[in-house]
Amino acid sequence: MESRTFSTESYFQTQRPPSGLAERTQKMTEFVDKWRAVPNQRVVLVTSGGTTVPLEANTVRFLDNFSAGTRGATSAEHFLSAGYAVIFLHRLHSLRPFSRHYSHSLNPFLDLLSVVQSSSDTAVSEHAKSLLPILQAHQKAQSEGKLLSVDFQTVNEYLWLLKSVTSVLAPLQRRGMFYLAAAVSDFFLPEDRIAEHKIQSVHGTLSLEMDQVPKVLKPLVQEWNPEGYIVSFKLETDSTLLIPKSRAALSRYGHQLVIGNELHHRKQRVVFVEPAHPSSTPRKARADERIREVETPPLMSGDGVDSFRETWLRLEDYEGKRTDGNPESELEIEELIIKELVQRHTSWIEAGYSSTS
Ligand code: 9Z3
Repeated sequence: MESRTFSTESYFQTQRPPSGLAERTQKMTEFVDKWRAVPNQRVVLVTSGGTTVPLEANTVRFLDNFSAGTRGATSAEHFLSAGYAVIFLHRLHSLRPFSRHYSHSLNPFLDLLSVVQSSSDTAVSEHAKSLLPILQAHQKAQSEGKLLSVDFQTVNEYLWLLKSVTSVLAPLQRRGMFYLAAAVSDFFLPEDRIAEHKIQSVHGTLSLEMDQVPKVLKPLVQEWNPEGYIVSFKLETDSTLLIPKSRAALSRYGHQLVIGNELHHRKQRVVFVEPAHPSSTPRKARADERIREVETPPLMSGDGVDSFRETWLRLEDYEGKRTDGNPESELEIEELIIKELVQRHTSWIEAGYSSTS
């Protein structure tokens, strides 16, 4: 059988929505309505973790990818501390904001606890001290109702949820941001091709012909939510492809920013690739001389983007210099990313006021 390329339209016409979509959409709608009523409140959608691709309808086996959800979970924390309300759309069992500090094999939670023998024992362990700010930030997010977590597992669930949350966010116009950090499968097995039951091993080998997952970023940017500030990620393992592929995505989809990262260095450095001359966004002069900017010459004639600006963010440039004034915690690259994004989002919102007045 030939592999086919689904358009976004044909995908949603032929692949069934996951169960519970309506309930989850309802929850997200209530969350957005609540925060939309608060003047100037910003809302960000953070997608996080990998997606699975089932090989059988009654799924015993599935394809998966490496993503643990660190980028998304860490970024969600920094968006919250910047005042955003956050919809955290994540892969089931991937890392989550706040609890990520103590899950999986990192800092196993039980190792941090000790049994206190007498009630007069008031000693606080070193571990408990570092837990405190995390617990406080978690409880603040909970009590303010600023974090809504919604999970998915398969790429089909992810695509349906993304489509639905995108429309839910549309009334926020420029106050909405998209931070699409989930590692989404490029291939899937459509309903008319997937095995119903567990694939048997009698044939000795297994060949799979998969179809391409449609590029939903295009309708997202151009139809579903034309006003939001949209950030996508580009992951490569060959560093020479990183910038060309990021530029190509920007040209093709026409959104605001692609953050490029290489698999093995993703926690140390990323590159922001954006139009050199954003249509309605006057770029503010940068105060921070540590950020390296290079304006690049025209590369391709896409949907209007003909020159690009690249900005590298590297942890090594910030060694020993905390940006939040807290010398205790370790600096993570997401803190630098979110700081940059908040500025860009502000410019985007301001440009919207000036273009409508
Ligand atoms: C990313 O590039 C993320 O930064 C990572 C984060 C998945 C590398 P971890 O979860 O890793 O912290 O372990 N996400 C997007 C990757 C992606 O699938 N992008 C698509 C593409 O490159 C387009 S949106 O084609």
